[in-house]
Amino acid sequence: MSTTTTIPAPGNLIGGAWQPAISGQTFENRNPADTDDLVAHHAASDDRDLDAAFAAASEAFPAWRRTPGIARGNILYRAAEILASRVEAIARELTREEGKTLKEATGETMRAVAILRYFAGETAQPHGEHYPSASPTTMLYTLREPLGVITIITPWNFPIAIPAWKLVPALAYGNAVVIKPASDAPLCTIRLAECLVDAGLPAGVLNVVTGSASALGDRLVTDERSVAVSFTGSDATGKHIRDLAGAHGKKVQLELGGKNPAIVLADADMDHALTQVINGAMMSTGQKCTATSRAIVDRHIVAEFTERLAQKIGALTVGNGLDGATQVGPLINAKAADSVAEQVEQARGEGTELLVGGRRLDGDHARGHFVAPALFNDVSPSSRLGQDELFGPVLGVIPVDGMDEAISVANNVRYGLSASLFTRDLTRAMRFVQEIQAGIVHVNSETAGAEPQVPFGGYKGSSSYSREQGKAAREFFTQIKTVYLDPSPS
Ligand code: UN1
Repeated sequence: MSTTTTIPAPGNLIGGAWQPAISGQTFENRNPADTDDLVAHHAASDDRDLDAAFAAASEAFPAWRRTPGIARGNILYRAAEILASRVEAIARELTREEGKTLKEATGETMRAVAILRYFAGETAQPHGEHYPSASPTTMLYTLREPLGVITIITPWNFPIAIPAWKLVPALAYGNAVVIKPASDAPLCTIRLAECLVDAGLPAGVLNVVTGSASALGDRLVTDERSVAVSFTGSDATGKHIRDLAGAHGKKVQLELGGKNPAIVLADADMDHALTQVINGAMMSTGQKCTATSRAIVDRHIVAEFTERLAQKIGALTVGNGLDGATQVGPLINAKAADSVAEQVEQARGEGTELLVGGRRLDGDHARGHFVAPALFNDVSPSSRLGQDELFGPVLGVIPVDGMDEAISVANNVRYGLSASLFTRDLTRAMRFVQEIQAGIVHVNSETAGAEPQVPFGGYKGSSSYSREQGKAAREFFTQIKTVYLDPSPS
């Protein structure tokens, strides 16, 4: 399906102007479902482009911070309407550059619209608190003020939603931004930035710089004009950013991996649990930090549940996301597909039973990075498969004896992003909510998903204890000023 033409990408956005990299270099981006489909060329930036972007952001920040929140919100609201009018076109580009199905891409683009609308509204919310003072004449209150220039580094797996959920609150609260989207899928960030520019965002308030992490990574974090770094991505990069940003005195927000459990108790509605567990594991080809990777199932029902899981997972249609019949798209690139297939082999080598899938697909699928959705049986909770994040369409079943063992297995990993429980028993549901070590907890729904009005983030190794989205976004993107205001004594 390589019938679409290469998109002339506008390059970097710096100081309000779209421009090529100073070096003139570009890199190409191909459709992961069909590598004959050259999606776009992008600017291969280096330090000089970043230098210009940080300079533009620093220059734009003072006027933007003085712009009333309501006026900033009006721009975000206009951007939401512009993006809403472009959803169909952008969703197709999202599918071409990232691979997820058109249905998911459309949902994700609509999520970016919802984020813009939500934070447009937040700009009209109170942004401080009034306190009683020990002094009879003092008006004592707090203000939330922007931090300054923020560095945002985003992953390829939600190429419009994650840039939106970081940069929109950053802008709403009066910060200026330099964003570097992942080089596997930078186009959607460019499209989002175009909506903001068309909505009247002043020049320099948002700067987009594309290029490789190795060329730009450290400078993005260490440039002294940036005061904070928000990052979503791999554990290894996150730790590097945390150390580097910490050494430079920056505020840091990290969203990292997950090894999310779905516990299925014997009294669960099995049809519903099957659908939700499969959606959680296989949508976005399992490439999300909120994906379900462990089905922890009560031994009384595990045989039937596993058999039905295998049957349904084996029947999933894998292909190009632009094809309406496709249920599971490709992995993002060849390296990712090879790595998932290798980890599957490794687990088999360690004696874990593979019930279905797990191979690189060839034949009709040879031009893309496809791996057949995989299901493992009877996974040992302490094995690599039971502990490590694969970031692919791979689910492992872990049988347990009841609720206590289920919770203990669920918690016994280094991550704690999201977790699900399937039951009809309210008492057990409430105990699960209390005992599970996860930042996002679902009862009778899949582990993935993120509504813009509530906090998003994990426990333990999944996050840096800060939260994104909703009112929680304000914690990261603002600082508090305490004001003691007295009339002059004369
Ligand atoms: C979702 O579950 O819909 O990088 C969003 C990730 C997460 C986003 C998940 N930060 O996969």
